[in-house]
Amino acid sequence: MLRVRAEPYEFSCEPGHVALVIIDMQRDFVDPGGFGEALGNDVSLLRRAIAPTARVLAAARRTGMLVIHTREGHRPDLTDLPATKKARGRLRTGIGDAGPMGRILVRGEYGHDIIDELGPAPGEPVVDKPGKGAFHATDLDSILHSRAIRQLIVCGVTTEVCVNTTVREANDRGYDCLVLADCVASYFPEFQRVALEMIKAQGGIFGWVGASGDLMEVLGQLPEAAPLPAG
Ligand code: TIU
Repeated sequence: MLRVRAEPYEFSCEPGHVALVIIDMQRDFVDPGGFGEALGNDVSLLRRAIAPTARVLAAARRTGMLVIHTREGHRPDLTDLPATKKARGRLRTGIGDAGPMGRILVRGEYGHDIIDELGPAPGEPVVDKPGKGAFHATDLDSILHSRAIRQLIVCGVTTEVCVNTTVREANDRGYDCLVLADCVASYFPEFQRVALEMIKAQGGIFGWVGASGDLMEVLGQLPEAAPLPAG
């Protein structure tokens, strides 16, 4: 059993039954010149999470932990884009429109893909999700069931939107979530703080909040996993 310092109390998890889930670290949200910045957001606030998440990703891979990446986006024909989501914000340039990095939040476009620093390795599942939560209208739950995963370590963006929604969905499905405070980020500092408070309040009503350094210390004590067979 691994025990990671966290709030409201230590997070216990079993190697082999815990997965790393990295939420929506996509160019459209995180990179300068993307959709997020075009909406007037300061992407440097999100980019703070890249380096610590890259370190956690490397440590997780070293131990053989299942790593899952998610991307928010839609089919090129936009048949899975609710009219309400398209209309929301009354944007001049919104989802499906031509943006600075291709059509905004459309699968297959450059801006929709994961940033180079955190790119998926061969064999790591990438879950394409049309909503904010990673369980809604995806096969994430069945992937986790098939691999006997019961606990999730969560990184990604944004803390109060896709991270929080995913953690709440996971909680209702019986998963324990540890959210790494320095590996999640928001365009709004106040939302970052409060979104993390909400997760760990009331004895961990939705889950745990920890720091990447404390997780890395624990992962560093695990043996290196055998490399996957070639092919
Ligand atoms: N991934 C994610 O959080 N999607 C968003 O739309 N986030 C915003 O903060 N808008």
